[in-house]
Amino acid sequence: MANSLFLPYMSSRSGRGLLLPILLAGLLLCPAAREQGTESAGAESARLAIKVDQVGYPVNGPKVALVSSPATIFEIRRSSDGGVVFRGNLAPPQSDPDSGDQVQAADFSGLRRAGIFYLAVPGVGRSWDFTVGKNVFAHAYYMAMRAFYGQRCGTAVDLGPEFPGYAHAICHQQGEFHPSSGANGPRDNIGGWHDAGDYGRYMVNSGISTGTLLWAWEIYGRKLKNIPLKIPESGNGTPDILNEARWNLEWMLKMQDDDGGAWHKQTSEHFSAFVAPEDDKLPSEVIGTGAAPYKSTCATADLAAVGAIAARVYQPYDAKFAARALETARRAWAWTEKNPDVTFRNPPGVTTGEYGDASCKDERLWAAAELWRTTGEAAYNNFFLKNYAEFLPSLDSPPAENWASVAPMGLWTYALSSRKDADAKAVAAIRERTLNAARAVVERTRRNPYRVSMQAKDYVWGSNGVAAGYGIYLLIANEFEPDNSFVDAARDNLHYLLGRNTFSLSWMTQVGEHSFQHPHHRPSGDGKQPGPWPGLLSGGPNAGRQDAVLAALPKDLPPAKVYADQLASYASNEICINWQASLVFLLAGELR
Ligand code: G3I
Ligand code: 9MR
Ligand code: ZN
Repeated sequence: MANSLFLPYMSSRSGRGLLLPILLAGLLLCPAAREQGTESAGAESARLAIKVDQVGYPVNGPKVALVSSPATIFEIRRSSDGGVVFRGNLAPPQSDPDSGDQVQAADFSGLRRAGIFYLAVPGVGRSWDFTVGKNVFAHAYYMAMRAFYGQRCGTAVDLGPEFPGYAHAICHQQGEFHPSSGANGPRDNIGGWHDAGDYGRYMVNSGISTGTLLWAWEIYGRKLKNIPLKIPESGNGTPDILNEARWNLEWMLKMQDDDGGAWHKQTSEHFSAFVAPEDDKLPSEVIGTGAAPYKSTCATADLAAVGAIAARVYQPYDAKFAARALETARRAWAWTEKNPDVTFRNPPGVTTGEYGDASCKDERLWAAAELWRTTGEAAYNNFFLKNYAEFLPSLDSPPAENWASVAPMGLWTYALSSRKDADAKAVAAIRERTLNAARAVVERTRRNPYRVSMQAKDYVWGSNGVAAGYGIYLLIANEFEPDNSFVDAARDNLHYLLGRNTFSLSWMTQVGEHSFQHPHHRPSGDGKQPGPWPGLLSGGPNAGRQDAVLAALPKDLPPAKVYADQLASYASNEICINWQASLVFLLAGELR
């Protein structure tokens, strides 16, 4: 047990994977090595017991670290020379049923000085380094956004001198219709982002991911506008976040059939081996539902929603593209009117991700709301007003939104629009429910020993996306009614992702001193690079245990602990564009 469970975390810093077994062997061999080994293992375990956001804390905000080994006082010390800059008492222990840990808070909000620090806890040891600074998440934002560039399909990718060797040759240049699509012959549809650790491209997940990035732009554009991402389009006059999102949008537009419907996905029939993108030679198939009308309503409505957002967002930069996106969105919408609920299941012989959904009504709500927000046309408004009320209760259980449930996007976009023809009653209901639920989340987050909004039920496949989703929810509430408690609680969930968690692990590759190392990600797992591709968010703990690695963990593990930093754990350690996009949104909210 100890081995399968703990070795991965202990060995997660580059080089440590080798170091630990060597130290253990040394322990048996010579007393000197034993002493050294014990000390180093102790130092490591202290760092695991003292959980900090390994990126850092804004100078003017709350600053809390968490300690899961009994102690009474703590100090904040400068990393450069160990000088003490702050002293405090640890709060009394709180027991956290979700992780099984006893946690004590170290509140150093009183430290108002920028720098690189660590936490020293007498009797325990020291933490990883972290930064206190004004715009402390700027680099993490850059890394998270650039990760999308790394996921680009149909082109060669190279992260450049900053990350030498992180490159892949042009991939997936050929495509064809699968019999389930109702068509046959070649259909290249080159482009888009690889969804995750696999090389599939899926419309539904593309919809929420691209939509989330475009929303980040709409809400935080002022801050994002001038951040260069060092991508091939940089300097073309369009902000880079929009350049990157367009890469995927262009592929999404190509997934539309002549009748306006969109095929559900483009993947091989089964997942490829763990090879580099350019070495995956399985035919890339445009896959449909297997029977007329072949396209799915969820995919088509998501295309309509995202196309409608794109029409507003790209207007100032490329009016022709904006018009094309709007035309696509309108035709997609019209298709869903004729085919209001064609759901998708994998057709026989296809075993890649399903992104199946029991109902596409929420996707249609989102599409109508975005189309109305863009065009102001009464037909879209009428559809929204006829249907929104049944989705209001979804706002009562945050984060509510995920790839299968996009009703919150529909409701929020309606309430966030500043259109004069907005229905006042609808807007008030949406705002009020969001604010009430957000206030409850703030309270819960304050009480939670790990200061997360997560509840036991939230540790599902992609739980890190759930944590980020709480952050989004709170930041949207903050748009309705600015309130620091919303922003602070959103940041608490970010802290969790960046190291303030039971594993003292940053779930962003190459961000933080102790970040996860073995994503289920084919380009990282093909052995060509020294470590994982940078900037990627892990799926996170998953009590559903839908892979063999998780299934083999001790039966009585609490939900927040059901995680393994192992390549084979696709149910807890895969990277994916939807939770990546949620992370970007959260980080964008933090930019100064
Ligand atoms: O929400 C329910 C919850 O109510 C229930 O209690 C719990 C019990 O297990 O399950 C929860 O649902 C899970 C759902 O993820 C949560 O979002 C399902 O069991 C679980 O099967 C489902 O997993 C999905 C997974 O594909 C398998 O289909 C993930 O959402 C989805 O993100 C993931 O997506 C994959 C693609 O298929 C392929 N590409 C990679 C991508 C990421 O792993
Ligand atoms: O690599 C696949 C990953 O992208 C999916 O999310 C996951 C669940 O659908 O499946 C992974 O592929 C595994 C397959 O399901 C079972 N055999 C091992 C594959 C991973 O190497
Ligand atoms: Zn590709």
